[in-house]
Amino acid sequence: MSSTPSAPPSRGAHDPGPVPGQPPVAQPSRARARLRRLAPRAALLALLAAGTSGCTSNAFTRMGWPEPITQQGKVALTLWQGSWAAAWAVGAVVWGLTIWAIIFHRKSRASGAPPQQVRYNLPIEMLYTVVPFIMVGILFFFTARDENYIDKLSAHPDVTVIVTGFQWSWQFQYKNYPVPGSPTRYVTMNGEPWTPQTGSSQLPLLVIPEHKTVRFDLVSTDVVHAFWIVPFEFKRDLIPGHPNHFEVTPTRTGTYIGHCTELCGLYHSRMLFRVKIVTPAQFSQWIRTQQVLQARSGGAQ
Ligand SMILES: [Cu+2]
Repeated sequence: MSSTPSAPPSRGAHDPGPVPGQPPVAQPSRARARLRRLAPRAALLALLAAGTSGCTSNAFTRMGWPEPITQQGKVALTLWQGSWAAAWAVGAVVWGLTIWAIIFHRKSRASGAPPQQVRYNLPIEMLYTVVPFIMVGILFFFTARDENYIDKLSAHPDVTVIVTGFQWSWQFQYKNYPVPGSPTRYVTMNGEPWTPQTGSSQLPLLVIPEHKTVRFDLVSTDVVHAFWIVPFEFKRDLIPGHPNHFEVTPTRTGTYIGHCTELCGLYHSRMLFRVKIVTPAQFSQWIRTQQVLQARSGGAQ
């Protein structure tokens, strides 16, 4: 007598399937099994997407921001990253609960009855009223703390630069460094309004020392401009008749491009300047050279 292997149960020609008029029996265990099978594949796919997207890990964690070059910029970046981490955590909980409800709490075809209602459930209503208040409170606390730090002005900054915006260039004056006999009184770097012949080497130059407190006094002679050096992670307006201030401590040497970031007229987009962050020794040498040159020429460079 030969034994035949037992075939898996399948719906054959003699299986009539669901009886008309009678709904099929729900099988929640099948959905769970499918989820167990798909979850590792989805995780692997997400990992692969993150790994092959071409971002270095550092750029990815900055979420689109450039690398900061000041202490204040680092604080702003940390706040940005913290806010994203909080948003992702809240998102993960909300998406998790949504998917869980979609998979495991669908209306049962077997019963046909509406799912269990949770209206007037006081603990749940308290929860979703109080939790957002706590979240807003935490975000508010960190924002206020960091804003106070970024806005702080020292009583005696190491370098003060008077930044004057005008249509369509900049003037930088170093008020700790006088130039005897000069009409501008201090070491002054003057920009010329842009023309089609202006090259990037002719942009006005702002030189500041690294690891020193540098204060900017912002004034405008005509309309509203805004002073923006992208990796400072910060910008502030220059408003006629309303002097503004801010302070930074640069943390890295390098050359960058500064912008006007308030639409101020025809050549607004050309209102650029060069920023050089140098070591304190290089800064002292540069400023001494400027003092000599500007005293000799009787004015700004
Ligand atoms: Cu402008």
